[in-house]
Amino acid sequence: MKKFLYIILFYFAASNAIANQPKDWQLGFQEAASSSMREIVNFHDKLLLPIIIAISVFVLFLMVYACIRFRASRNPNPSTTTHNVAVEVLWTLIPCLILIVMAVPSFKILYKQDTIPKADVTVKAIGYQWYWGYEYPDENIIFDSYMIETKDLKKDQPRLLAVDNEVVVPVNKVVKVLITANDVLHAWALPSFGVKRDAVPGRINETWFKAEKVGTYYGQCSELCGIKHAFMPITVRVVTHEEYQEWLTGAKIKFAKEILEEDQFKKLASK
Ligand SMILES: [Cu+2]
Repeated sequence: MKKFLYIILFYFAASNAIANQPKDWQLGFQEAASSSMREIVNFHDKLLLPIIIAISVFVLFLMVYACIRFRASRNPNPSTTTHNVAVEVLWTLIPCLILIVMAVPSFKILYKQDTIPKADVTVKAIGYQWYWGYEYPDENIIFDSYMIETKDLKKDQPRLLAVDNEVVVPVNKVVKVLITANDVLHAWALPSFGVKRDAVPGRINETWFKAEKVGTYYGQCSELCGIKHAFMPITVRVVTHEEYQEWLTGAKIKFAKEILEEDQFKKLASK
């Protein structure tokens, strides 16, 4: 018994440590790391799930009741009733009301996700067959992000989720993500932030998130895009403001989109 308790305790401790990625035998959502994901989880757990359970239990009860109460042995002469206006009005009206009750909070969350607040950081994600390319348009940074093969994984790096160049963003800042694709449809999705948008060639979609906790978050391409669809994961590392500035300084050299010469700077400045 004691051993069993330890296993349970260990499981909870461990699940806290790797809260930002899928877990073995996981039920439900990954832990929320943004206000919009928290709203989605609340909406699902506190409104949708109780309604779904209540409807399932009610329908199951009706079926069992009808099977027992109206079985052939008990009803040698079946009823010939075909219509009942009151019941028909009820079974149309009640589902309508249930749908309205679900639609109101659902639209609220959708509209909130759709209205992008003033962005602190803008990141452009470009889907390729089969990896993601990223651009920080305001910082002159561009890089590609490939999945790390299983044999090259370091300790703590999850299989099929870790990438070589992660997206780095500051904590508690609004990050606007511009999403597009180069070849076929992809989708940029990050469960912990409640973000999922299609990446469509020739078109730019937008979404946003504000990560509330420092950590590494994993997502995946969520649109069947070809043979290696499962091997183009998304990794976002959320860091403190200071760490972000430090990363920017290094990334501007390592991932410079175009090298600006000093006199080019001067030319730009004089314009
Ligand atoms: Cu894809």
